[in-house]
Order: sequence, then structure tokens, then C-alpha cells
Amino acid sequence: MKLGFGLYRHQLNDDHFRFARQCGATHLVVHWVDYFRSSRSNNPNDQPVGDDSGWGLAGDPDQLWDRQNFEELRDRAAAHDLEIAAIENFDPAHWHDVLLDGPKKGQQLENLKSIIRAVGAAGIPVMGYNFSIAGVAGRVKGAWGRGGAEVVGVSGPCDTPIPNGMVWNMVYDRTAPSGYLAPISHEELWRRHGEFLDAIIPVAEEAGVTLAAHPDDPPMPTVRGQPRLVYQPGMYQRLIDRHSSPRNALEFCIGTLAEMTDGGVYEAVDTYSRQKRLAYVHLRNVRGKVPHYQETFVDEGDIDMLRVLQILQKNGFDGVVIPDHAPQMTCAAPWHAGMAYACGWLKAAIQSIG
Ligand SMILES: [Mn+2]
Repeated sequence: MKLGFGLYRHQLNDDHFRFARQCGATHLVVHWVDYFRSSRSNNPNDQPVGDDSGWGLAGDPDQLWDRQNFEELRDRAAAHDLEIAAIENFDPAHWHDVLLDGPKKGQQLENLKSIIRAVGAAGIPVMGYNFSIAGVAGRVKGAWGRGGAEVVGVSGPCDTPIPNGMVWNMVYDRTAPSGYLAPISHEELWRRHGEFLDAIIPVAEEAGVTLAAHPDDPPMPTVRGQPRLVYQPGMYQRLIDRHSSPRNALEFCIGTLAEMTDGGVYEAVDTYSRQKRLAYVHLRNVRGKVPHYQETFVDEGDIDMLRVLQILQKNGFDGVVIPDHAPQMTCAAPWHAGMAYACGWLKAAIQSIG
């Protein structure tokens, strides 16, 4: 198993590359979408949380990510002895109508194919995505961690409707007519996802890129009045059964799985790692389940993380594990301290299981 480190778009600079390497990471997972663009409510030194207005403004719909972007990234990381393990998440600007089944869907599926080819051409093996209309919405912050550390959590359902022009918790059209997205069924969301896989998997196979699906966080049946694709562990099976290609894989988020109400997290780790369908792993501990849970330090919370790593090891998982999010620690660099703590714990744990 390899220790990776996730960096947000605004952190793609030498200082953060050095920091990740100093934490012991050998691999990077890079968020190429800038969640913090024109954001009114996000702290750039924390994971994005946002409010009902979302995280920030989606990118330029006409500026597709290209091979040169990713080759430059790969080379800059290599100068710090870091390998790019994955690009995480598409920009809503490039695929809003794939999620919403809108009029630009055809063109936007071509956008995604072009991005997948660019990722592959730069030798980056994985593209992570989250097929979600509400995205990571409905979370709140509080001093609920050990020693009063500020953490993220969920305290009750969140079904405020999503305004037009917004999807995946970002605004892609500031001039959209007033009104809200119409609710759809869970089956309709699966139909849209199937169409996405049918179009993209053949291109991913050609490009040598594995598509990796994150489950819905928070994993409630609906968020902001919209259905969630994968909100119970068993729904991941439906996703991988949709296409037998090993390029159809999972961005396996242990914290999100633990927040789900059905079944146990160890059973889910065993089930999916045995099938060799994990592209990479997000590791984060939590206390509670939806609709009431809080993120915690890696060594508190409900999950025995060492047991999770042992199951992954037993099933031969040799990929990248990253600390997903970490509590903010009380000091001059709360995000850095939290991430360094998680990396140190994780590196020692990986060593201890051999
Ligand atoms: Mn995650």
C-alpha cells in the first residue's frame, strides 16, 4: 500500500508539494476543479464546506483540461519525487448537463472523453468522479473533535431545493432563470449514470485510465431534494456490475461508507477489495451515521482503521491510500497540522502491517 496526499487546486505549488513529501507521501491525488473559485463562504485553509449557495463558481465551460495541463503537473510533482496517482472530480462547467440530462449532454460527454484522453496521455492512471446532483452539500462545522478540534459533520436532513444554474454544489450559470431543479427518481439517476458509463468506459479503456466513483457524501437517500446514487454499501455493487471492465472502479471512501445506515464498514471493505475494484482509498474516521455524524481524528471515531488496512492488505490491495479530510488543529496552520497528524498515523499503520 502507498501513502498518497490530496491537494486542492489552489495548493498546487512547490510549498504544498514539499509538505506532502515531508509527510511521507509518495503519490498525489489532485483536485483540478477549483472548488474555492469566487467562494463567499469557504476557508481556503480547510476542506470546502460552503452553505446553500454552494462552494464556488464552476470553471470556464470552453476551457477544457488538456494534455499539457496534466503533463506540466506530472513533471512539477516529479521534481519533488511525487507521482500523480489520480485526478479527482470533473468540473460542473464541463458536465452539468450529463448530471442533469440537459440539452448540452452530447457535447459534454465529448468533453469528458477529451479530458480522459488528456489524463491518460500524461500517464495519470485514474480519474475520480462523483455522479451527484447535490454533491457534497448539507454539512456543518463545529468544535466536536478531540480536544475541541473543529471538524465537519451533518446534523439532520438537508432538503433545501437547488436553484437553477447550480449542480454538484457549484454555480455553473449565474444568469439562470429563477426557480429550482425539479426532483427526479433514484432510478432516473441510475439511468443517467449508466449512459455516462456506456459513453466513457470505452474511451477510458483506450486511454488506460481507470474511472473511480466516490459514493455520495453525506450518504442520505436525498440531499437538497435530489436522489443519491450510492448511499448504501450494496449500491456500489450495482455500480460495478453495470460494466465488467476493470476501468469501471471505485474511489473507495471509508468515512462515507461508515456514515451509511446499512451493514458494516469492514464487510464492505472486504467485499469490494476482494473483487479488485478499488482504484484508490480515502481514509477518514467518523462518529455516528447519517443524518447525524461528525468527522474525527483518524484514531478516534467508530472505525478501527488498523482493521480496515489489514483487510485491504489481506485482499492484496496495493494501491494508494490518502487521508481524506482531517480535523483542524489549534495552531498557526490548522489544516497542515491535521493532515500531517493523519499522514504520520497512516504511515506508521501501513508499516506495522508490513
Ligand atoms: Mn471521500
